[in-house]
Amino acid sequence: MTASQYATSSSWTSFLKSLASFTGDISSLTAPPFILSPVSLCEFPKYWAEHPDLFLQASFINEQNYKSYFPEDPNICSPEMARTLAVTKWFISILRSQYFSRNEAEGSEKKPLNPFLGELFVGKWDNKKNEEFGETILLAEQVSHHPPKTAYSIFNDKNDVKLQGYSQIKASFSKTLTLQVKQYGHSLLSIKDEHYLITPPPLHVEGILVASPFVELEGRSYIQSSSGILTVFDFSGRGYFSGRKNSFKARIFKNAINFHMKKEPVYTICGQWSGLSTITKNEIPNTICNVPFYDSNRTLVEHLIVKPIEEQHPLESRNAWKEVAEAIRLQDFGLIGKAKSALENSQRALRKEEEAKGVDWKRRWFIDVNYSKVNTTNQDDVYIKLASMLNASMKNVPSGTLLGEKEDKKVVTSSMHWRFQRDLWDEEKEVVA
Ligand code: CLR
Repeated sequence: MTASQYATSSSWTSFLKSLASFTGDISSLTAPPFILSPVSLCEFPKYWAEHPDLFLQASFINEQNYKSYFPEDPNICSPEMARTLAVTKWFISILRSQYFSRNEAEGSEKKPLNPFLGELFVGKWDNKKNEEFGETILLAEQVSHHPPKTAYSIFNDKNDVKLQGYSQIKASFSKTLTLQVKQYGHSLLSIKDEHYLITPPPLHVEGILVASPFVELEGRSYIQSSSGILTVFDFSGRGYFSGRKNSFKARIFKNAINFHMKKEPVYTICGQWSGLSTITKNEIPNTICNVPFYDSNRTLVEHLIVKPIEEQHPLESRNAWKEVAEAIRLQDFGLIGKAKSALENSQRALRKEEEAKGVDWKRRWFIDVNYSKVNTTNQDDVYIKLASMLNASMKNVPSGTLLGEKEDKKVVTSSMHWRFQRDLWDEEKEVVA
């Protein structure tokens, strides 16, 4: 069947009707098999590093060689700026993986599996072709089921590059059946002793009415560097400021104050994150104007290596979901329901057992840090330092909310954020990457 045939099928029209009573919990939606993906949301953190070279690039840039990394600008001001450009390029490169890869692979966005509490996803990029790269390891853990929260850590010990973060969404349907998605959570990237706070953008899912959903980004993302330099991404889709899908504009400011004071950025990068972008240096005379910066069509992604299912721990995603995934591949509605119920029931039994014992499920590699209790002037804490540089709210508000903005002024009392505990991974005995 084609998407247009699906769109008029009774299973799709009754699914659309069911959206009228949507409560905000996507897992409660029973969607027809053709729109189900056999991949759990717990796998999504892999998208952060599908360009292992760009992920590591900033770690190779130093005082001596920084000019050679950006031949586009012979007058680039500092190694810090060169590293920010590298991090900005890496971020652009992974947007395609994060928000477009399912369309490429499957023809449309699909409904991912809703991870269970304690679900794990691990894998690695062995980077065998580049000896200086070393291994990059990904660890993801479902740290909350209700609401779903996935925490992740991606690290490369050889080059001292570490990314950690967690993600959560809140979703609602508009009258035209567009799914509006706000992201919560953030990522912290460390390149040796330089740090970056990254906030993911809001998005919406279009094309639901015609049974071929796709993501479009909107709003803002920030990348605040501990060097002071700030990258501000503005996203828009077809018919907004450029009229082309997947458009963005990234402005790189010397510091957050210049951004808040509406001063000129040093560089502006414009284009499509699913295609070509160009860079302009905002100087007079303007010598660098719309010079090619990144072309996502020309760079292949590198998928991580995941152990064969037989070698996986029972909590590992592809192992735990194998029956459901198989049923989805067979497009067998009855079997999907059965396999899902089996998993859900055993989860419910576990929760009951815990409740009876008065214990909570023990998170494996992450802990929940309460930032309303810690001393928020403590500049040793990377998150506190970067959030205050950016003037960002540390509460549990949509990612990228600044102090004093509407969402920050609402009565939100919690400031809990998931953090990776490296020692817990080093002591891990049952799960291997
Ligand atoms: C998860 C965190 C990742 C980036 C990302 C990309 C695509 C998003 C996904 C996040 C959350 C779930 C999502 C998905 C696109 C479609 C899917 C919003 C934010 C929804 C649940 C699918 C709805 C399906 C319909 C048939 C209604 O870093």
